[in-house]
Parts: sequence; structure tokens; C-alpha cells
Amino acid sequence: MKQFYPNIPKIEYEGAKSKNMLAFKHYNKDEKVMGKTMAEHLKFAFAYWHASNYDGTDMFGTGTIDRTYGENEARSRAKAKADASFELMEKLGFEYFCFHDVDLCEPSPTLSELKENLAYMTNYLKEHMDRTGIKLGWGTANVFGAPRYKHGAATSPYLNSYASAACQVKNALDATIKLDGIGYTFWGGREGYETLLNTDMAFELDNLARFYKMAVEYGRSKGFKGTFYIEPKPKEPTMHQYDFDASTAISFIQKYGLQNDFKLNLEGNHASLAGHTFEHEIRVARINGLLGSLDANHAETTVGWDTDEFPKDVRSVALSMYEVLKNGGLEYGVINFDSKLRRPSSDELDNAIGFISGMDTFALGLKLAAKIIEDGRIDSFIEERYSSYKEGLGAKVVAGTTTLEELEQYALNLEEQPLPSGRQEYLNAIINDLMCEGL
Ligand code: XLS
Ligand code: NI
Ligand code: NI
Repeated sequence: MKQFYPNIPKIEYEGAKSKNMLAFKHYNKDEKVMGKTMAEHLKFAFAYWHASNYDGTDMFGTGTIDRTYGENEARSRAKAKADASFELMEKLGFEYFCFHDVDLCEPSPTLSELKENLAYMTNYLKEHMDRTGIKLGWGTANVFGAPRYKHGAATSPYLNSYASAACQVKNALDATIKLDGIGYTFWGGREGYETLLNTDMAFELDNLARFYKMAVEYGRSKGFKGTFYIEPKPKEPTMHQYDFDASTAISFIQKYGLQNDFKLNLEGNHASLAGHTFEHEIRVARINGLLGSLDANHAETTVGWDTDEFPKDVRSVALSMYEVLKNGGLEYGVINFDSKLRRPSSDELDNAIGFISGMDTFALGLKLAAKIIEDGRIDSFIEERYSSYKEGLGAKVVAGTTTLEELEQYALNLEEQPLPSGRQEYLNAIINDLMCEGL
């Protein structure tokens, strides 16, 4: 078979001292952390759209990265892209990938062409999957790129857009089922508004819920056992997106009774855009039993866009992985590198280097998160901080057996005493000490 990346070898773990750009320094897939291998903790997925399609285009300039795969004819190019993607995934040791319908196919201007091309290309991908053992994380439909979705897809004021989105989602679900995906994502790129002055928000939200319900009904009727995810993002491309952040998406899920089928797919960069940390978003999902999957990337906060850099910040990844460990892992999802190269990172080695650095960042983050838990100082500090609810009146609050009157009596008899310190600076220092031990 033709090699698309002849200068990229099979990427091996060489340890922290290695200076080899094309080797893992920290991601050692069989190494055990808290009883499970790194590969079991970190179910890495390859995001087809960024890794195989993104050519460096931005709003100021055309592409800088060659994504033609040496083919001029559209169908041959889509197939070569699949070959190249699987070559790269195998070399990097990926076990999963994720896609949008349009990522896999040649340009497909009409819905019927897209349907036909997707059916063809998923058959082609299936051969690669059977050959390599690489599995599908999740599939999705791109119902934000085409002009037909300029006013929204499942929240469009126009039936024609709504029906078109339904058509794409049905076919993307069929593709996900055919490739045995573990989940299906809804990211609402155009599900929001540009101005309230032309928007019936109540109608749009009800219609969105009706859309999700139809998708669940269809998917289940075809034997789909996986998880549906909502991927929150506050804005960009629209000025306001309805699935703003984890809390907003959860209240939507609960209001419309979707919690048996839906969980959240949370993305690092989207958390930043919403004014949150990634660990905040994961905490919110986890405590509500709705943590599904993760889109791994890094926000360049000085820029303020969805820049989707490869993860590089060990501290932030560690605090996120701490949440994942506390959740007992990511039972329902994967860690999908929704990460793309910078525009000047334009040669054939860069994708591999991006993934290596991202995977190493997650390996370090996982190890640090495990150290934080094993060290125990942070968990026991939190435990101690709430200890006044363990006995006496505090225990009655927790049991729901006290009253405002009883609390009033207690408060009136209190002697004013200074409250303990929150010790935030000390807790921050613990993270640094654990992270840099041995330096
Ligand atoms: C865009 C989103 C997108 C989703 C899938 O910001 O992150 O890539 O993950 O549609
Ligand atoms: Ni994403
Ligand atoms: Ni994103």
C-alpha cells in the first residue's frame, strides 16, 4: 500500500530523557496508573476533520498545508485521505477516530450526493477498520457549514433547513451504527441566534428537543446502543449558542427528559470561551452523572477564539484528569483530539508531532492527577472543610431533619468565631510540588 508519511516511523515510547521528536516521552500505553493501563484511561481518538482535512485556511488567507493526498479526482482523493488517516493512526497507536459526514467524503453539494458518498466511504473505512482494529469513537453530521444552515439547522425558523438537518443526521447515524460507534455527537454550530430581534427562542428550543427525540427514536429503532452527546459551546460561529456550557446543556437535557440517552461531550477550548476552566465543565457534568466524552484541545486565551491548539498545559490537563478519575473513568466516551495544527506548522511531520505532544501532555496530566489523589492532601483538606456537617446539627441538615427555626435557635446562641482559612495558596503549591518533584 502507498505510504503517505514515509518519514514518520511507528511512534514508540522512549522515556522522558529521549530527545527524539518522533517518540513518546511520557505516553507509555501499557504502563499502569491506579490499576489501569494508560491506554485504558486515555481512549485517544483521531479527529478526522482537523487531522486529515484542515489545510491551514483562516479568514485572512488560503491554505498552507497540502491535503490533496496526491490525487486530483474527488473520489480518489477521499479514498487516499482515508488511507493516509489510517496510516497515521496506526503509526501513532490510535484506537479510535471521530468524524463528521462531510469529512469522509468528496465535496457533495446536494443531500442525495452526500448520502451516496457517505454510504460508499463508510464501506471503504470499514475495510480499514477491520484490517487495523481501529474503532469508531463517535460520528456526527456537519449541519453548520452549508448555506442551507445559515439561520440554524434544528433551530432554524425554516422547515427546509430543519428537514435537511434531519436528513443529514439520519444518514450520519446510519454511518455511526454501521461502523459500530460508541457515541453520536450533536454540536450546535448554528443552533443559536445572531440577534433576539428576529428570534423566537422558546420555539427554537422546543424544536431542538423534538429533533433530538426523533434522533434517539430513530437510532434506537436501528439498534444503536451508544450514547448521544451534546457538545456545549457558548458562541462562534453564532453570537449566542443555545448549548452554552455544561450547566445550560444539562438543564436543557433535564427539562426535555433526555437524560436516559444523552450525556455531554466537553471541549477544553469551549470551556474557556464560556469563561470556565475545563475542569469546571467536567466537574459539573460528573456531579450530574452526565460525563460522556472529551474533546481535547487547548485555548490560546490571549486570542479569544476557538483556536483548537493541541493540548500542552499539564496542570490544566491534570486537573481535568483528576475529575475523570473521580468519575471512575470515561465509560461512555473517548478523548478526541479536536486539535489542529497552527497555520505555519505545515510539513508532513507536524500532525504526528502535534499528536505526540498532545498524548504526552495527557499522560503527564493523568500521572499528576493520580499523584494528587494518592498524595491525599487535597482530598483530605476538602473532607475536613465540610466536617461540621458530619455530626450534631450539621448531620441533621444533611439528613433533611432540621428546620429553619432550629437553625435560628442555634445561630442566636453562637459565639462569633473566626472561620478557618481556605488555604488556596497552599493547595496551589501542592500541585506545583507534586508536578515538579525531582526537578
Ligand atoms: C467546533 C466543535 C466541533 C465538534 C464537532 O468548535 O468543537 O469540532 O467537536 O462538530
Ligand atoms: Ni469539539
Ligand atoms: Ni471546538
